[in-house]
Amino acid sequence: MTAVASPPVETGNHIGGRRSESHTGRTFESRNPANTDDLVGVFPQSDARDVDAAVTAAKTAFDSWRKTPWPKRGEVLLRAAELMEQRKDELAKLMTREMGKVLTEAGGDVQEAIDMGKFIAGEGRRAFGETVPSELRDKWAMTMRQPFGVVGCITPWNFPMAIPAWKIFPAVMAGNAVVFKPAEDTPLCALRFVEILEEAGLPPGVVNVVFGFGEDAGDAVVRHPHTKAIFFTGSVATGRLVSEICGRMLKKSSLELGGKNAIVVLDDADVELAVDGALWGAFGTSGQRCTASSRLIVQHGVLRDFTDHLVDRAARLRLGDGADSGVEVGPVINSAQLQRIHSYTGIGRDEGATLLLGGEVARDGALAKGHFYQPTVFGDVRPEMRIAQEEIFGPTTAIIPVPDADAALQAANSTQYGLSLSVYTNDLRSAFRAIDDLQAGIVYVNAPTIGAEIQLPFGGTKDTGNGHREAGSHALDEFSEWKSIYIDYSGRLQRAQIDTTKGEQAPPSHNPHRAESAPAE
Ligand code: UN1
Repeated sequence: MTAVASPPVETGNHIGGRRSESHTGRTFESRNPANTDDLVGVFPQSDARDVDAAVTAAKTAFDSWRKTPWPKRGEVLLRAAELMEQRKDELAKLMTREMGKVLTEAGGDVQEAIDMGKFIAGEGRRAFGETVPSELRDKWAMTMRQPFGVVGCITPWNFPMAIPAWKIFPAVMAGNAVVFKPAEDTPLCALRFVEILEEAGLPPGVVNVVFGFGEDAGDAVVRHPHTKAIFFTGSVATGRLVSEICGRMLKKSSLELGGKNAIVVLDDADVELAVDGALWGAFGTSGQRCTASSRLIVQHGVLRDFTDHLVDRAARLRLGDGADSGVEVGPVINSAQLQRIHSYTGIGRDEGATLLLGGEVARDGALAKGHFYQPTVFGDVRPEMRIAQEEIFGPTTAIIPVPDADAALQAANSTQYGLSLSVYTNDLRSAFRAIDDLQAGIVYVNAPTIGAEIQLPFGGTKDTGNGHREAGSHALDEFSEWKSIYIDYSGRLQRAQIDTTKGEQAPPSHNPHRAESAPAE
């Protein structure tokens, strides 16, 4: 049963806590990817003038927000997480309607945002700095975190609440104000997320939402002279542009880009467990995760068994509207993505890979109303083929046969990306060797490449990013700068690096209360 559609939302940007009409007068639509007749909402197609208004509101809010005590900021986040928890079902339904992922996964996405909110809220009473000894007497040396000011957060559509939560919760926890440009495919999820933050007590203007496209709204967020740092998740191509602009402006950019993740299945693996993992990793979220298992690198001894089971089970996955119970694979996000995914089927065939399953746009019955692609499996794939090198971001996976563990690790490491890699093995030595040698920010043993938890850092090596990590106990590092503080209570000029080389005896103090004037024991 498909959920009854609510009437479309028509809204402006959300600036300074209020609806704000765009200067452009142009709009775009958000439609249900499972049924494009269902209009979710109409949103402004903003430009640089709208971004400027959002930055101005953020600057004003920043002045008092940065002075709000950290524990108070934490309380706001905790309340927001609690509100999301109360409304988890409603938010998940909205997400399935706007983005397409099946309802249980949408619940997982909301849950990841809740987890992040609770986790970061605790930083309100735990945002430790350091106190270290000074090289000089009667001098104190310590650090504290400070916010950047106004920061830009630009997020993708595939995790419409979890990814904004990874960025916005720690950004505001650290005292920043935010200009948020969510993906044009999931604007309503973004708006609901920010409304909840404000309902929880976030002052207006601390987070401002500007809707629109990357070319105008996103670009303006990156280029604005008063956005001091940019947090971006998206494609490598756009990430490079963001990084170039930020580089010229000496602005921090934190980039989470693509992946071409692999599951390695060695001869000693539990094959059924590996098939379970591959199905979930490759076809969960219709393959639309940066972490999706889009390569399956399988050792010869288990190749036949693994392939037969995988193809058999993938063929039985139920494709459909993610709001319908029993559906396992939802639509892909839009028609452009659908075409792109299909083009890779042609590329794989032309390269000489064997199409074992799927490979077509799914149009049966009600599927014709949405953007559906059949779960697709290629066999006989070589590591250098384009379908094994390029991010497809759809329900397509490639089985790459390898003779031994060395070849498996080499194939796993052979792409430009380094987000998530996994190994299935029951041999302790093989597992630890893989942990050591796999070139990725995230490594799994006997689990697929998807499913990172928020208490560990998330991010990748090589072209997956530019050296940053989100979430985990270092999450605040991305969103704050260190201030080092020296307090000299000696009452005289003490010269670091110079007075320390003169021997232990310090010159007499002008301060009669100093230790030197105390009587000897
Ligand atoms: C993403 O696809 O960009 O590890 C994020 C996972 C999720 C997050 C994915 N927790 O698959």
